[in-house]
Amino acid sequence: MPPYWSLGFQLCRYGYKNLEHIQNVVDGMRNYNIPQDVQYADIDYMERQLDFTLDHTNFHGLPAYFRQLQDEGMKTIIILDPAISKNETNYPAWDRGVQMDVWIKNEDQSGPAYGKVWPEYADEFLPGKMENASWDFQVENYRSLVGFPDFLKPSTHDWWHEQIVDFYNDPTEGIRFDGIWIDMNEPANFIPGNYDPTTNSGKCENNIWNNPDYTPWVMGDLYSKTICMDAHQEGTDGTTYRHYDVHNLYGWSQTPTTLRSARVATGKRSIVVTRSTFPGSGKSGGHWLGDNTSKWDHLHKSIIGMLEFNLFGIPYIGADICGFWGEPDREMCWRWMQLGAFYPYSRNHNQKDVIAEQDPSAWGPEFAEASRAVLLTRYRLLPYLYTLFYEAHTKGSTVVRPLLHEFRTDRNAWTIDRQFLWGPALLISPVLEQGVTSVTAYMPDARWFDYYTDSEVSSSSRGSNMTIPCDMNCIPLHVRGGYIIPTQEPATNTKTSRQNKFEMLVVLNDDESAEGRLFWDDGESADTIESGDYLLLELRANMGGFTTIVTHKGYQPDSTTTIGSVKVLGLKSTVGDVKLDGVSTSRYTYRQNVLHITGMNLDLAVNHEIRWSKTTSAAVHLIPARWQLLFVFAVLCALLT
Ligand code: MIG
Repeated sequence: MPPYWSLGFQLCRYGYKNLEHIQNVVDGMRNYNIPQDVQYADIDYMERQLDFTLDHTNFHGLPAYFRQLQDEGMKTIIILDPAISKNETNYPAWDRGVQMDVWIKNEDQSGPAYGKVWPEYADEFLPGKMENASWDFQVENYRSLVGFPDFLKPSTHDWWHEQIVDFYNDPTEGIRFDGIWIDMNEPANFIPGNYDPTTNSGKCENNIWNNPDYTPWVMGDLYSKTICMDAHQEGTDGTTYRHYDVHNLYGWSQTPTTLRSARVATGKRSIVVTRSTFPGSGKSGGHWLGDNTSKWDHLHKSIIGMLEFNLFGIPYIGADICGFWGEPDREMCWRWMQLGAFYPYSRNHNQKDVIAEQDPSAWGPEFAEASRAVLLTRYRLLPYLYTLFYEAHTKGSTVVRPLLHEFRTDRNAWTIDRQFLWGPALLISPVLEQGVTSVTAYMPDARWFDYYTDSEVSSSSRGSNMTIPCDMNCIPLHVRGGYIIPTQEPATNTKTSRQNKFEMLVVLNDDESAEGRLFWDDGESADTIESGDYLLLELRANMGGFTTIVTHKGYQPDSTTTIGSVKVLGLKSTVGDVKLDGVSTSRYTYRQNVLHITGMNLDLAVNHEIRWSKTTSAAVHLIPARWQLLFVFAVLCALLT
């Protein structure tokens, strides 16, 4: 179950030059009041990309700054790569790894299977030298040999745990992160196969593991960009494996142990996002869709990827908003911020060599305002998203789904991949193309209401395409009849928004009924579901009322966190005489079939019942005004003839 804050908006880039650079970006977000919950540090924070170190030249104040952000209610995530440099003196990560025998071994088990990944040689490192060299020259001359921890092996978990917890607690070198981002864990290697001193590059023996009779579609050989397939790995109780047999489990084997260590270090629920996954990874980690490109067609591609990963059981998923490679276009990034506001994992991330800043504060006030607006919509809907994650956590359901999963018998829905749903009830129909100011959205056969205006989609659009005008401030959202969506007054951070009042959005179906759920806990303690420290509310409504039923009562929210209002869409007759837990209230309005009861202060942890009655003029109000006029006109005509 992801912590609540991990559903907030997150900001990252590769190539932050120094601490000031990060501070400027966060300040920019705050100047425009754009919601942000998480700030990242990529490999830039490390000394020569060595895990568990800090670059004291450029990022000396980072640990203190991250603590300050945490005091202000933000969270931080740091990157860790698996490959560890052997070319250091007094480097505990390496030395302890040797002592604890954690490295993947070469074929004859005479030593580690060495590769070359990021870390640079200490003595060779001279500023400027690397930049002018070609990639191959850099790898050959300036990059260290690395070992790859064998995460199938129990002693490796102990070693990794020790490194993570020590780093978290180290007063000079360490960073008090809230979550961990694990990268390069395919495992990635800059040379093809294991290091060979005679060629100063990678090499693998010619055998059936490295060169099988049938090589699937990979770039070059099976060991290209990774280690040799005949490398030796160990499991529990002395089981051994060829890397060939377990290659795809590398990230999978690193993820749960990283989450456990992060939880012990922080003492709280944490989050791990991993680049390499396998079925089962979703139990302990989320995923980003890898190095994408700042191109329009990657908006559409990201929807497909997001839907796929939900099917793989990895619902905490998103793409790098505004794209990783390449210079982003302003309009594209604007539209991508709108789409990305509906990724379960919502992070804007950029590549190092990209000159332009692409965070939402970098494009001027209009862009910032549009991003702010759409992120506030996201934050308002977070209680619903969080409840969907509770369902996924306890039942293995999807969080984001294609239309076909909710409308299985509707053949038109089967091919739709430019729209998607949050759970059963929220339909998102983003703009995915340049210069476009309308969306053609398919509306499956159900009652739908415009999320922003509360107006019902015409019944003639049911089961057909609908054209929605959509300027640069728009991303169409529709809510589905039959569901109750718990929402909460938003803020620029979940620490604050979590204390605001709830509004229950009741969307009635054709039979004028609806149901929903709310899962609520403190958002960040570990194992609240397992220990029962949460609230679960069943929400029900029909034409005569709305009820909340507390089906699990193991958490008492802050006194400010109450149900402040209920909005009911889709009533077919005028209502009045509203009673709140048996007491009449006048704090409601009824306009255009929308009943809005406000000014409430209902304790979440107690059952409530709101009832209303149909007023006598119901029959008249059933008929829209223009039809009433027409009717009067028709009667007059009849009388005159
Ligand atoms: O490109 O850590 O996919 O998100 O910023 C080389 C640096 C290594 C790849 C990841 C990317 C990250 C970058 N990493």
